[in-house]
Amino acid sequence: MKAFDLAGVWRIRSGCGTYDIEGNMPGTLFQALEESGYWGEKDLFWRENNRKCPEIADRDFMFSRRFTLPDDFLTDSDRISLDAEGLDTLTEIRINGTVIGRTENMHRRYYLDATGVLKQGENSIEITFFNSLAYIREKQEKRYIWSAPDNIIDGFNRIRKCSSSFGWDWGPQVPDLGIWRSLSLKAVRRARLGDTRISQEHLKDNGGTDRVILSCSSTAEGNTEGTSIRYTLTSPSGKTWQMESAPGKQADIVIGNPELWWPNGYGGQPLYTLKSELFHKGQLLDRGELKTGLRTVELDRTPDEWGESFGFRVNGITLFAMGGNIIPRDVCNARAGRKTAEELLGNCRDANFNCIRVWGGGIYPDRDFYEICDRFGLLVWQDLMFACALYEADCPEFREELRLEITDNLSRISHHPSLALICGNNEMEWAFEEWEQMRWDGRNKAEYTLQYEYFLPELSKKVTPLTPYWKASPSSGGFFDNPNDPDRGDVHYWDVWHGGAPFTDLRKHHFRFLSEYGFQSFPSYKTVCSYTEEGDRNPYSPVMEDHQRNGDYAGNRKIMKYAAEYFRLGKDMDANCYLSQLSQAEAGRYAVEHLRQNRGRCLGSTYWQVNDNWPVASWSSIDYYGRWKALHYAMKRAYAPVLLSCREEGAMAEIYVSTEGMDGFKGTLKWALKECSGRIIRRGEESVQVAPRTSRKLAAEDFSRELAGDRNRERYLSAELTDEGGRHIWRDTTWFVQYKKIDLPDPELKAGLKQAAEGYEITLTAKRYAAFVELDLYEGDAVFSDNYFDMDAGEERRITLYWNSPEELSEKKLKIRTLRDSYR
Ligand code: BMA
Repeated sequence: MKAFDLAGVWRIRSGCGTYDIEGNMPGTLFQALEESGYWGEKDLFWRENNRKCPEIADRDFMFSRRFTLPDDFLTDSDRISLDAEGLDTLTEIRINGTVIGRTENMHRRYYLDATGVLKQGENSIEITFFNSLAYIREKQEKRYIWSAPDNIIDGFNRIRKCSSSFGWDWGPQVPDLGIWRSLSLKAVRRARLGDTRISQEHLKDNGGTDRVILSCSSTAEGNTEGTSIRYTLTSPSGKTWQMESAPGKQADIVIGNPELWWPNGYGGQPLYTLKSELFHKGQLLDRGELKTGLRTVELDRTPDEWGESFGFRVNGITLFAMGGNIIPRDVCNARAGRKTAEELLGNCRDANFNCIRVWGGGIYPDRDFYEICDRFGLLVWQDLMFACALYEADCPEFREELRLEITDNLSRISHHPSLALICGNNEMEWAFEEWEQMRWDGRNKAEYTLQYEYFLPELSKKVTPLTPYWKASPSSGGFFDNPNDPDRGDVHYWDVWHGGAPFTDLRKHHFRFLSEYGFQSFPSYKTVCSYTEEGDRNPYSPVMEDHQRNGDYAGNRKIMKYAAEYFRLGKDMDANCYLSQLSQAEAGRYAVEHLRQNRGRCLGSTYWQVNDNWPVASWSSIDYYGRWKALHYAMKRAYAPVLLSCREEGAMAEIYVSTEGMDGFKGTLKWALKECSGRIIRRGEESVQVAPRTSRKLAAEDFSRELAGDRNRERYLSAELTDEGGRHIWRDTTWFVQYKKIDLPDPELKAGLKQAAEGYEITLTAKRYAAFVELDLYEGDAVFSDNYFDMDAGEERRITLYWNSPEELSEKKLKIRTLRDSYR
């Protein structure tokens, strides 16, 4: 098979000639507008520029180019197809003036027949992108179908297009369009390979040794008579197996002593390579290659004293899922390539994640994304792309469209060992039961049931039979049976934040798997500066409120109100960004500590949300420019294999150690009730032994005597864990009063910097107690091994500053602040 890539410069024109620019493809309209200087020196994110996007997109656009085929492209082939991996969304495609096809689903890959329309030498291609806004308006007029309204263009559910491109409660309304994934011509001789599916059966011999039977089958398209497929499997250590079978027929490979794939924190991620080659009479027609891993994955749903468990069981081990929700990485989807996926998922792995949830209001990620999840050991909870809206499932054409879309996407990803769960939709079962404002009729409910409880599970079972299917998130198993039941299935908990409850409220609840909960903050101040003028840098300015999409733009008020519960008012916008991130980090820490203290009863935490698709105030732990907020560091600590946590209540404190992964913990716990000067009021020490994947309460102390008479404003609990070798594992601070009540002393922090293997090593010393020490660079950005931590008087800490640029750093470039600096 020969391929001709149509990537390169295309011309983009609107119907009546208002817009006439050039753009690099794969790419989209708003990406091209930005690159052609439409926003002057600035970009789409600058101030309120994004507000113009819906009006710009409200028309048809033509994308066109000329191209010259290599001389031998058309010779010696029977069929030419246009392989469109992603067109966004409603198109008509012409080659040399002849219409070769139409598309109407951004989530699908289309092969369009282009045989007979191409010629030797120069050719032209033109793709008309029809107005998707006009299309959804028209559909809504015919039959109105409800979709969530929180700053989202009505009717996003009437088109198979990235829902959040119509806006969301964290994203701008940028209904982009264009060639968002690769576009190429394929010249096929006789036949080409289709999808390769893999299934694996894990067996134990009598002697107890493991064996895996790997079954592969690839389809082929075209004239397949007399063709055969040769599979070559190579193990991570280089051992190979070969099998041959006809297209569509299964070939089994028996693997003795399999090298098992594990999620991050439980073992390695060995990958096997499978090559498929399509032959006809000894002649190679086409080839493909993929990587897979050997593992079993199940949903652990065991009835127990509280209800029914809900967790991932991998290779027979039930784990506590630690992760977050991922949304599209950019409003311009074509711009979110391999590099940003590698960075984002690398940041997840570095924060001790073993799991992510791909949320259903965006896009199905590309191949690279899952390959990276396989390598990093991140289990993927994959929502199908349906969120916060109703769909017209009683329409047969719509169901047929879904069949094609989901078959296409699931067959593309089903071989990935990271794929752990297919989930029907985001929040729709719950919406029927609990979102009071809804008055949906029987038809809506019947359509819901048909789509997620019959049609999609059957389809999912057909395409990826070994991947568990879950009807909705949250759900307790379906049929509108108390979908957000804390005792069964997964839960979305929003009393903290949307409900305005203090973040300590979460401790009153017990969940089996918390798949959504979250808390907002401003992005880093540097990020704020990237989209504001100086005069805008106030939480309630129009620009700051525009870069905030929750609850009628009221989110900033909520951020400030929550921060006021715990902290004094920041002296400027920079300080308020920092303080907002501290409240967010504290909310996250409180949640995960509580969930892990109850390990077993609870088996998972995927917080809302890991990333942003533009620079904005939101629930994310990493902002659009990849800057880690305090929350991401807090999650890295809270998701550590060994977690020390304190649970305070009045003047009481309980100390827990929770373990995850394959190892337990043995070592020593030391705690001390202290003053900021370092003076110790009371102390304790004990040896600790905790089994793998459990949580133990190690101490319960009553400090009412020591904390009486407002002494809680001066005294705090400092707890420390060291392992058997005396290696420091953990330090934790607990105050029994809000930080705003404490008169923090000057910690007299000192920092030294020296070059080290991964960048620089910072040595920090504190003369007195320091709260929420933040490390940053005045110019540029860096990730640190730890950040936003407390220090005891006399403590010395070594922190790695990860750095691989040639630029040299000195202490002067380090920016350090503590909580005290935010109001002084
Ligand atoms: C959820 C999500 C999103 C939303 C978030 C914050 O439950 O599913 O729809 O962005 O809450 O409101």
